[in-house]
Amino acid sequence: MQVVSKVAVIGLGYIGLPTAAVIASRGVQVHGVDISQHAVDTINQGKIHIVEPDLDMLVQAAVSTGKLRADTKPEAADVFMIAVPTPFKDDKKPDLSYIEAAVQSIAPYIEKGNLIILESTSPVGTTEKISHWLAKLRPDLTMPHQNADQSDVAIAHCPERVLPGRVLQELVSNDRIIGGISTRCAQQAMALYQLFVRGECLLTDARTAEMAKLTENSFRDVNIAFANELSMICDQLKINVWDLIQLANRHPRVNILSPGPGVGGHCIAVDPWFIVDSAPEHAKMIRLAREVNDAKPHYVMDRVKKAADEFKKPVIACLGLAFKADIDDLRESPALDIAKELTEQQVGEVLWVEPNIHALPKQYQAYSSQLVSLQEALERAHILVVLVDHKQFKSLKPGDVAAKVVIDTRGLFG
Ligand code: SAJ
Repeated sequence: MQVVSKVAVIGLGYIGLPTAAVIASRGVQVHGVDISQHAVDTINQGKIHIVEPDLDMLVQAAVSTGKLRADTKPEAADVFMIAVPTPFKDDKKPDLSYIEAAVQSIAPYIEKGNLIILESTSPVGTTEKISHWLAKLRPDLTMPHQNADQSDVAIAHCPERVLPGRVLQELVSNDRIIGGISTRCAQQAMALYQLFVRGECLLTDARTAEMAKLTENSFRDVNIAFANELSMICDQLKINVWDLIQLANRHPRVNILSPGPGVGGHCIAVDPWFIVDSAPEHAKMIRLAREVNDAKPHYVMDRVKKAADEFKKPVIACLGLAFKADIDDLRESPALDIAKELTEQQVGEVLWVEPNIHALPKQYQAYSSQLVSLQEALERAHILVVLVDHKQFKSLKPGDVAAKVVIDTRGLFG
């Protein structure tokens, strides 16, 4: 690959848009592509359609200098970067349809010398699949699975690893794993990442890179499941799990994570299933961890129902709706599921408290009247269910909650 003068980024979501803006900030022309006309229009006005600290300023600068332009259709470029969702289907099998659609959309624009990078978290073998799909779509070009180091097109997987809420720092500072279908593919991809990554670029093959990303999130899931399981055991044995973890973690080789109401977000609760799907007979612990974490919201609801039974007309305040602390992201949030279920099952009058939002997203409009301030919840609720460790809840004094039944899934009140 010669000098990179133009990069096409397919998918302008939580990963694609920050990546596009960072590359544009290094002076490279970026053609961003998204199927959502709303996303495209918003970005072309220099604004953003997602929430991520400081991203608005970066996108504004990239658009106003003409380095970033969004469109619903791809066009020719030196590098095509795919950053689209990889959800799972109802049977927990990976859904590669967004990747396949992205590949089909770029196929007509690919030229000899181009590099294609898959950033989306993907099951092992997906990057090779892209090579096979493209060989069919563009029989006039050779792909790396056909002609390893001599192919017309290079293909690599470089999984995103950034933490929502810290995306812009981590995009630059994190090490990157770069897996090529061939060594040359990996080296070409490294040249692109070195434009903006200050961390180390670690080269490997595509399958190992795919598995590395899945492994990172599964490692975290298994460790959170251990903490969640401990919390339920401790409830039964009447032991404070937070004190217990603090004490056990004083051992130099023990580092237990924190229990919570379940695991949210669109990564840690999804990616382990890709490993389970690839090797079901061996991935026993990974599957069990998923099941433990998925069961935790039901356990919390049962505790709330038991507490509510003690009141004639219980008022229950759910403190926090986001999927983790100090963000406004409600997607795949166990806290939101718990609040919604308790409301729908009419366990009592349920007050929803989320200091990081002013209004509920469209699909939750029916519950708008449940959303109240923390102050109102503290005045009215008999039962407080702490679901997220937002800073506003951390600063509550023992006196604020003294007269309440507190079900604390995050250990804020010791
Ligand atoms: N959680 C706990 N207890 C803990 C830690 C987390 O219950 O001790 C819960 C959180 O409350 C949340 C969920 O787990 O509901 C996930 O939160 P997180 O902060 O652990 O991770 P994500 O989903 O925001 O981002 C993860 C990161 N992966 C790892 O840390 C290994 C990030 O680096 C990845 O880029 C991201 O997934 C992704 O896109 O795959």
